[in-house]
Amino acid sequence: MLAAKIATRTARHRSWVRLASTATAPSSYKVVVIGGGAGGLAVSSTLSKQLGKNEVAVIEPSETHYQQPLFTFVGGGLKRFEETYRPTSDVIAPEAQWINQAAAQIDPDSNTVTLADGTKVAYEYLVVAAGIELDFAGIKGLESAIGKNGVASNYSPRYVQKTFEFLQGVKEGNALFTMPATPVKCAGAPQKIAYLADELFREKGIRDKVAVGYYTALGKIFAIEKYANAMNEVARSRDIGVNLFHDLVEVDGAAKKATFKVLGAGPQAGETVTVPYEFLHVTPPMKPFDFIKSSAISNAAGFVDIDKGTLQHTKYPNIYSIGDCSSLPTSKTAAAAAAQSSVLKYNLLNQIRGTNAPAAEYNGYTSCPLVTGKNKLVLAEFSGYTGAPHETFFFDQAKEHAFSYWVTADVLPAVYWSSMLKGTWHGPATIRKFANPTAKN
Ligand code: UQ1
Repeated sequence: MLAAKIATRTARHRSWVRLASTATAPSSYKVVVIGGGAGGLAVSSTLSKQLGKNEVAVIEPSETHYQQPLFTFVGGGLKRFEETYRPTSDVIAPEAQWINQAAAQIDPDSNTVTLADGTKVAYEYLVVAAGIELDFAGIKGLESAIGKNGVASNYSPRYVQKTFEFLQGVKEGNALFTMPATPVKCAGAPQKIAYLADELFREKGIRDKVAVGYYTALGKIFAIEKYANAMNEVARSRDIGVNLFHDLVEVDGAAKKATFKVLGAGPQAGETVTVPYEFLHVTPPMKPFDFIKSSAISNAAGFVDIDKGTLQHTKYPNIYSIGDCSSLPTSKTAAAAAAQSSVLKYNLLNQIRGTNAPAAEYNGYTSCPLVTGKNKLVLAEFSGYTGAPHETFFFDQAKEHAFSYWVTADVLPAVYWSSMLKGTWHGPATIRKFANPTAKN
C-alpha cells in the first residue's frame, strides 16, 4: 500500500522520482518501456492500466515532454511554443512508474536495462521506444553556428523559436532549407518550413529580394509519387528552387556560407558547392542512440530489429519496439507510432496473458501533414511498405486544403494530449471507414 502511494507521488513529483528509482521503488517490473515520447506513452498508458500499478516502468530522462508535430507551426509563427510542451510528470500515466534517467545499456540475455547512474532495472518484457538522436555535430561548424548567424532548426526545442525570429529579420538574400541523407523523423518537416517562409516573405513584400532554395540529399522531393508530384508543383508555383542530391556538409556561421556535397551520378557528383545565405534552416543528420546501436537487439544500421508486421523482436520474443528507434521500413512520424501502438499493445498483452490469439499486423501506415501556408496543407497518408496512399477523407488529399490544415493544426494537437498519450488513439483507421468508405484500406 505504501509502495502504491509512493508510486502515485513519484508520477507527479520529480523530487520523489529520483529517490524512488534508486531506493524505494522495486527495480524489477513486468514491463519496462524505454522512452516517454509519443510512442512510449501511448504504449505505457494502456499497459499500466491493464496490468496494474507498479507493473510498468517508463525510463525517460527528460522532465519535459514536447509535442513535436507542432514544431513546424512554431517555426513558421503559426503556433506559440508554450503550446508544445507539458511536464513529463503530467503526461505519464499515474499507474506507471517514471524512472527519471537515461538508459545506458540493454542486456537482453539477462533481461536488464542499466541506467546512466549504473542502477540495473530488470524486466520480463521490454518495449524500446527511445526515438532517434539529433546529430548536430555531424555537420562541420553547425554546433557553433546554430542559434545565431541566421541558422535555426525546427527539430530542436532549443532552436525552434529562432526559426521565426530569424525569418522575420530577413530583408534580402538566400533562404536555404536542408534535408540530410540519413533517416530522419518527419521527413516532410525540412520542406514545410520553406513554404511557410515563402509565405512570410510575400506578406512582408520582400519575396522578390529573397531566393528560397530547398536542398535535399535525396533524389526526390518526397518518397511517394502521388505526393512528390503535388509537392513539386507547390514548389514550382511558389518559385522555390529544388536542389536534389545536395547534402549539407559544412556551415560557416561567421561568413554565412553553407557547403553541400553533391551526391548521385550526375555531372557534378562528388563536387562541393558553397552557397551564401541570410537564413539557413537545418535538418540535422539523425542516428540511433548508442545504447541501442551497441546492444544485441539492433540491426546492422543500429535500429531495433523487429518484425515489420508484429513489432516483436526477431531474436528476443520478450522485446518489442515502436517508432523512430525501430527497424520498421516506413516514415518516422507520430501518426505511424499511433498505428503501431495498437498492434504492439495487442500482441504484447496476448503474449503476457498466454492467449493464442493470432497476431495483429502493422501495415506500414504513416501520415505526413505537409503544411504549405496558412490554411493550406497537403495531407499525405500512405503505407511505407507498399507506397499506396491510405487517405482518411473522401477528397484528394494531395491537393492543398483548408480542411486538412484545420484537422492538423487544430484537431490533432488536442487528440495528441487527450488521447494518443493516454493510449486511446490508434490512428484514423476507424474514421476512414465513414469518411472515405470507398478506400481500399
Ligand atoms: C495522426 O494520427 C497523428 O497522431 C496523433 C498525428 O500526430 C499529431 C498526425 O499528424 C496525423 C496526420 C495523424 C493522422 C490522422 C488523420 C486524421 C489524417
